[in-house]
Amino acid sequence: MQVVLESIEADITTLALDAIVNAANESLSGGGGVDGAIHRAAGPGLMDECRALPMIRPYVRCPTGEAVLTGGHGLPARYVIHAVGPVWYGGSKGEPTLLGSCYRRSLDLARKHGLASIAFPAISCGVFGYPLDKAVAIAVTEARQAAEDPGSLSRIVFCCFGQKALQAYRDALVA
Ligand code: AR6
Repeated sequence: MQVVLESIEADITTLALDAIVNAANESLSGGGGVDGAIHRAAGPGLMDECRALPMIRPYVRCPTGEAVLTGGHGLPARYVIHAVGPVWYGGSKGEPTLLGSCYRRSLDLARKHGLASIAFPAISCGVFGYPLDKAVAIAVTEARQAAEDPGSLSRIVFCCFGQKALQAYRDALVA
């Protein structure tokens, strides 16, 4: 089946898809930005589920570049995939590899759980400071890669907060 890749401008917490992706931190302890919005909309059950996940080292439940899946709790989405993007330090600290890994791990989890639709925020492009255009290129490359071997996937949505992000994804998706 053909996978549809699309960009929309929306609050990701409103999307009734199989999974939405959270731009989380390694401790999965909540935060600001999209992480805060997702936890507020999902309700306390999401934090309870995150806190019950084992720490693989102090303060780390999900290392940078990895992703884990939880239920959606009070969200319209069935699942939340928590992906931890890299902090941008200028690009020479492995940031592109780590960001690409976030998208791959998230898409792998979606396929492993037989999910059809998934929405991504612009991981790392808020407080983590990743330049939008560079991050968008990686996101679209990884989504196109997954579309070559889609498994259960039929729809990959890039959910943008604001016109600037929407335009960046639109440009990348037609390139
Ligand atoms: N829906 C869609 N996109 C959103 C929403 C929303 N409701 N809210 C923000 N964005 P950020 P990061 C966009 O800072 O850079 C947290 O504290 C936002 O405009 O949420 O990966 C975590 O706990 C931006 O384009 O995530 C981590 O500590 C994008 O989502 C840290 O921030 C990502 O911005 C992660 O930083």
